[in-house]
Amino acid sequence: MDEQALHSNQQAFITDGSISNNTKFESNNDKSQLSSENQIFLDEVLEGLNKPQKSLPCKYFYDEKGSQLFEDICELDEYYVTRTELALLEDIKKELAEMIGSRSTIIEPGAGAGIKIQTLLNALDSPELYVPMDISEDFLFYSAQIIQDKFPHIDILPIQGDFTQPVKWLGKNDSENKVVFFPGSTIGNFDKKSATDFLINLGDMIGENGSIIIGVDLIKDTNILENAYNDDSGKTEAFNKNLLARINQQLDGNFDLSQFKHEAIFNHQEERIEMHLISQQEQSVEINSEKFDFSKHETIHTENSHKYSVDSFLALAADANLKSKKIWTDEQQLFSIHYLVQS
Ligand code: AVJ
Repeated sequence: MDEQALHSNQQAFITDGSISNNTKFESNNDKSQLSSENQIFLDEVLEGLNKPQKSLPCKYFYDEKGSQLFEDICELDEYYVTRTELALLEDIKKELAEMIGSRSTIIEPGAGAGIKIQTLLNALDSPELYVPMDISEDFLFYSAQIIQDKFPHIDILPIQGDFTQPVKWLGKNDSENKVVFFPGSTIGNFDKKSATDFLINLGDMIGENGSIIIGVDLIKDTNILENAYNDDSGKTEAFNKNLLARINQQLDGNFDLSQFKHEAIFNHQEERIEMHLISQQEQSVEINSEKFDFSKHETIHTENSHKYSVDSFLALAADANLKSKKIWTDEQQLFSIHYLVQS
């Protein structure tokens, strides 16, 4: 392991996997680190709100409250994404395990609630190392501990950092059986250019002989798509507005949440769901003493969720020098899982 090569804003916590107790992964967040995290958050918020089309980075949805809201979203009738992918993963896990083979290293950018990774780890033949990566250190350690308790024989190497940045720390050892697991259609959050760059980074991580298992949500009937992001219970609205609440709390903002309305629309041209917050009146907002003016109905663009056809995703992968060795979709063609290797 080449620790020298760690990206500057990434931190690795190496464990030997031989002991299991509930204090193994402890957050070492101190005040200076928190404020530097907030400084980056602030810079990105100010940059986005100074654009002609105001925007905010969707990666900041996921504080504790936002992560809980996202888990609630996954349970909604309208949000078919999570349950469809999980059912598909159950169906194909044996086949995946055979394709991956034994003694693998599983790398997961953006460690999730853990159900999908547990399904995969359970199916695999003696996996050796699990590398969860997440921007939130607390969430990362929490997830790592759950996995360690359930899989005491697997080594765990949590990496704290922004997984959208290049990670070269895994080195160039091509003899290792490295697999990136990237479920959830999180790839949809990237625009086409960043998605290509990101896939190239993943290709570097896995080396010549590794593979990438990636979940990709499919283009479908516009009503199904839009309903999935405009649910009746208002969970997605709360999730979207939580970004403003975070800015208020962490960055000394004064957004009036009641003066913004959630809306998600499918942009046919760009083949993506866009989430916006629409200003209900002319108003101004201050963040860390910087003032921003909103006209009535002006929007903040908070998230893109790109949808692909099997072919358009193959084209994207090809741009990153990757090819699909196998593609699975559910019966209704709602969701796809690709097994990518170097082309
Ligand atoms: C976690 C990025 C896959 O885009 O469907 C859910 C996030 N946003 N509802 C998605 C999300 C609104 C989700 N991803």
